[in-house]
Amino acid sequence: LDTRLKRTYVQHYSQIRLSGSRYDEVIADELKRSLKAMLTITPEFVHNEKKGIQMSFCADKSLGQEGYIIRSGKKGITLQAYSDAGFLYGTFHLIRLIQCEYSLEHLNIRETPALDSRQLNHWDDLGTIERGYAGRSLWKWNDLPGKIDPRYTDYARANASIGINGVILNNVNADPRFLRRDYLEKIAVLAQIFRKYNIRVYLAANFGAPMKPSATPDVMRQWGGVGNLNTADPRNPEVQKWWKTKADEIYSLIPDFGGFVVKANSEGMPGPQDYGCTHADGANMLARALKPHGGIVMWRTFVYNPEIDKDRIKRSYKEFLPLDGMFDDNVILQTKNGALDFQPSEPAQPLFGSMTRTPLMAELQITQEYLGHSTYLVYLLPMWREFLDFDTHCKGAGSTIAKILTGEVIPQSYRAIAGVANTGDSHNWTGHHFAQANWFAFGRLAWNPKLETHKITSEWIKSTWNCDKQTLKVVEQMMMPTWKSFVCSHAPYSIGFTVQVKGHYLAGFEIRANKEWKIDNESIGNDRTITGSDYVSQYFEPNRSLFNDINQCPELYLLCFHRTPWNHKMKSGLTLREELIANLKQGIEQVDRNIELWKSLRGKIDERRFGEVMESLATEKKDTQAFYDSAIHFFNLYK
Ligand code: GCW
Repeated sequence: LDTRLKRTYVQHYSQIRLSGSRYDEVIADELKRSLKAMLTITPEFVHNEKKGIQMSFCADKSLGQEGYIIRSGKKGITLQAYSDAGFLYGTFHLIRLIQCEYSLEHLNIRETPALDSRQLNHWDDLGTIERGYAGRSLWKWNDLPGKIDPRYTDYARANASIGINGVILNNVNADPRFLRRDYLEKIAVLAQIFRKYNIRVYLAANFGAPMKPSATPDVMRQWGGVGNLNTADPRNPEVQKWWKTKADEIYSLIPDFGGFVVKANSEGMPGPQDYGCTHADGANMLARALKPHGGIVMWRTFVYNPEIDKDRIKRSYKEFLPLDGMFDDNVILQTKNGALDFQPSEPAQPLFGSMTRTPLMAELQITQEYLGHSTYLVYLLPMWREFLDFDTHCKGAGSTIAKILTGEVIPQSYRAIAGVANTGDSHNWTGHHFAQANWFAFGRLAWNPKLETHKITSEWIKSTWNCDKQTLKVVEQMMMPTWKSFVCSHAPYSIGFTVQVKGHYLAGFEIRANKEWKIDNESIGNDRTITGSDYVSQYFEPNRSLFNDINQCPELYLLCFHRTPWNHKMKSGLTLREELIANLKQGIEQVDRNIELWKSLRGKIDERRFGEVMESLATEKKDTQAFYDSAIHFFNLYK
């Protein structure tokens, strides 16, 4: 740290006047820890002095619940907010200024989150994590409520520092036991810790929970319900009462409980359709139980019942669009970015922009289920950017998904986003050190979907590694191309599903071929044009025509929309076959480059983390080579 810069930091941050907000205690704690670590000073918390950092409430209502203003002037730095939580987020911003070595001159920052609810979804079961690659669950259910792991607080601090304000504690394949009294008492303890950091707790609820174990359908046998009823029919008054009583019980323990996320009639989970009711009937029944307490239902649209359409990719849209306008006002539809399932790349789910009378929130996957688990260094921000910048054209050009989520295109009564967490009890939280970048980037994007990629990336690098210019350059060089190279080498042109059915990691071309997508000696890909499955018609013009035309379709999505002849001419001038085969090498080339780049940082990174990243890169190299060998072998069968 440059001595002049350090001197100004010390000068400004040595004395701090708190605002009297509800978060003062954690704010003081956070400042003490960080200033000690970064500047080796202990700040003095003062009451009247007009120097140093001054925090105070202001009357600017447009700052809302969480916004803040930071300004520097002659008298020092001021942090102002209209509501308590603004001071919490403003404090983390103040810390970031030092962490990223920003100048304190002429600060004129005004921040309000573009989305109100910014959540992590944990796919945690009781101990293990579905699609989790960073160890076991962070929540120690056997120890709670009596024994409290200090990591709960650290987890909350990390989240608050990037703006996350909601946590769904359990898997959407929800074990009904989470709704049992003994578990609610454990959950209340977590809620109490998280509340200190403005984080609300939510639960994934199993629609079949009101049933007694003997009455539950086969799909629920592994769990059994936790109620005493013979049905979960949403029209049944007993069922309605059960949920109402359950909601009352939850709120008596957790007064600021956020609500439920529900996976229903999806992959075997029980739901309203088991009783001839619609998704809206089911969601509304739960919403009415939560309504008196201010809770919401986030109903997932990830459904793909084969009776709806032969083409899986079309099903969710076809099921939900007809229900637009039929949901209660505290229901929000939680929708994955793509219409298939978190593939390495997918065109955006066409429900975005199409539902105009029902709020929609996006569900992104931070955990790298289809993107090399926590073994590969794959930076997901470029993929999320592609999604958020996707122009749906629903209200003319510029109707991007980011603007839909923020309510700029279609009014949204709830503005929210969820990310499936990649955390676990591994010592570095995410398994791969670089997977932390995806957690960080998700939080920052959730706060502001328009935040520049370079800003997010460089701030992550600076706050995780160091502010050295070379480190910054090299690490960014390592990260930025990884999503693209992963797509090229693992699931080219959005072909989707190329991995084994079990594990979603090793190459599974043979098993997927001519099931998930078509291939023969002449062509490869799925025909979703108007003469094919007509998926293209779920999009607004001009996307529909663009995607429908093999010569205009963005090449990134080519095989998702077109059964493409191997000799199709690509923009590069190569044929599809030549380009696809050549690009399969990108995975290996990228990891080779990353190994060299990382080596160039030896001495600039602490030895332990340097070595751990090196090890991850070596495993990635081995595994990406194996993937390449399978891919080449497979594609050479077709010519
Ligand atoms: O991607 C698939 C995963 C399942 C997951 C499901 C879902 C939680 O393979 O593990 O279940 O999606 O999102 O519901």
